[in-house]
Amino acid sequence: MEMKKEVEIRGGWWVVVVMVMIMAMGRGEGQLVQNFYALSCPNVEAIVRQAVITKMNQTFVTVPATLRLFFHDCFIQGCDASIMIASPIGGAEKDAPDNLSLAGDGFDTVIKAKQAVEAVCPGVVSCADILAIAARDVVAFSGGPSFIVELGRRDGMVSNASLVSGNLPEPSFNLNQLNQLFSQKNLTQIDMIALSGAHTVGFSHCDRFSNRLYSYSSVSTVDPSFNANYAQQLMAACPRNVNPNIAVNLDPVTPKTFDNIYYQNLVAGKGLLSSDEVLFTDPASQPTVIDFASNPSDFNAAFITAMIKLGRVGVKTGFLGEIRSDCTAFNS
Ligand code: HEM
Ligand SMILES: *[C@@H]1O[C@H](CO)[C@@H](O)[C@H](O)[C@H]1NC(C)=O
Ligand SMILES: *[C@@H]1O[C@H](CO)[C@@H](O)[C@H](O)[C@H]1NC(C)=O
Ligand SMILES: *[C@@H]1O[C@H](CO)[C@@H](O)[C@H](O)[C@H]1NC(C)=O
Ligand SMILES: CC(=O)N[C@H]1CO[C@H](CO)[C@@H](O)[C@@H]1O
Repeated sequence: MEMKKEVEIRGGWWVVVVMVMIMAMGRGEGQLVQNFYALSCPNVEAIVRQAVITKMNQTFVTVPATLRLFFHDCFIQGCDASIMIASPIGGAEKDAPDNLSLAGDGFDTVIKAKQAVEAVCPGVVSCADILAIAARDVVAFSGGPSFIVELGRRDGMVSNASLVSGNLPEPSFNLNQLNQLFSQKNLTQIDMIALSGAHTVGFSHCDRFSNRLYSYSSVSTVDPSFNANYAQQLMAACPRNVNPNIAVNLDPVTPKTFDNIYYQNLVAGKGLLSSDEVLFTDPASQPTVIDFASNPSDFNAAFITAMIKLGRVGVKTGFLGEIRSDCTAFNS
């Protein structure tokens, strides 16, 4: 009798679990959930946070590097940590020329956080989720807004440099090109403008904008949308044929604070990349830039919305993909 009752109770529990899984799968798009690891790894966010804090304490580059890594991961085959895969022979996603010099500190942050998580909850938390949590944390710890991250991503089984081309925006893109690419990822123009606010931290190498200084058009070698003093400063920092390793701050005013000054820079002609400044010069996006420049709370709210949507792009959930034990290698 005792035995039978226990079997019945367990049976009932499994029915509930299976029903929840079927419901989750049936929801299609919104497959991710908050507190996904509430039972299986309740401290995951605290563990990742500690790893992020330790890494940030070593170098501020952790902030831009981790945030950009998340963006690139999500735009190429979805947020599935495919960008983390290291190939001994090259040809993985991170080896593509278009990986645009991702800084190693983003990879290192995820690897360290994963090791700390594995020590407590082995085989449970995906690298894709760890990257999503870390990206949220670096924003919050550098002055930006915080938010609850949706979780439940699985790690992808494919990482191929040939899949990168065409999936990342170029700094030369105009508003239509930016909108077209972002809309393929279910992101609106407002999402795109808000996410571009990530350029409130970090660097760009000179070659990504030097055409705006030296070879803009047949009429003007310097892009006329530049603030003249800013263009002078950039020419000093990035002379013609400068060493390709030289980089300058994307936000010349508050480069180490995640704030809305990026938008004030655009209004002042101090957008570094053409794709930044165009958000102000194109009348179709200018009102949003002016709003974000003068209302930090509007920017913060739009950034949170857009980050949550970015984190949903192409995600694999349920029985798809795997939970990698080493973020840089597929389980074999
Ligand atoms: C809107 C289209 C975008 C374009 C054309 C673009 C392009 C670029 C370029 C050319 C760089 C400089 C790379 C280098 O020279 O090292 C850069 C840096 C960066 N991007 Fe973007 N980006 C875009 C959107 C985003 C988004 C949506 C995010 C994140 C949400 C992001 C985050 C970053 C960060 C944080 C850096 C600095 C990286 C570092 O210092 O290591 N970008 N981006
Ligand atoms: C940050 O680094 C300083 C020394 O550079 C150290 O005293 C401090 O404990 C570190 N904090 C964390 C959270 O790692
Ligand atoms: C990457 O994709 C290309 C083109 O589809 C293919 O030829 C190549 O074998 C792939 N590489 C790997 C490592 O899967
Ligand atoms: C965009 O949304 C549609 C509808 O919910 C979904 O089917 C599609 O997979 C999404 N695309 C991406 C890239 O996430
Ligand atoms: C961080 C990283 O893996 N960067 C790579 C980007 O791609 C170039 C090749 O195009 C590699 O040399 C970098 O190591």
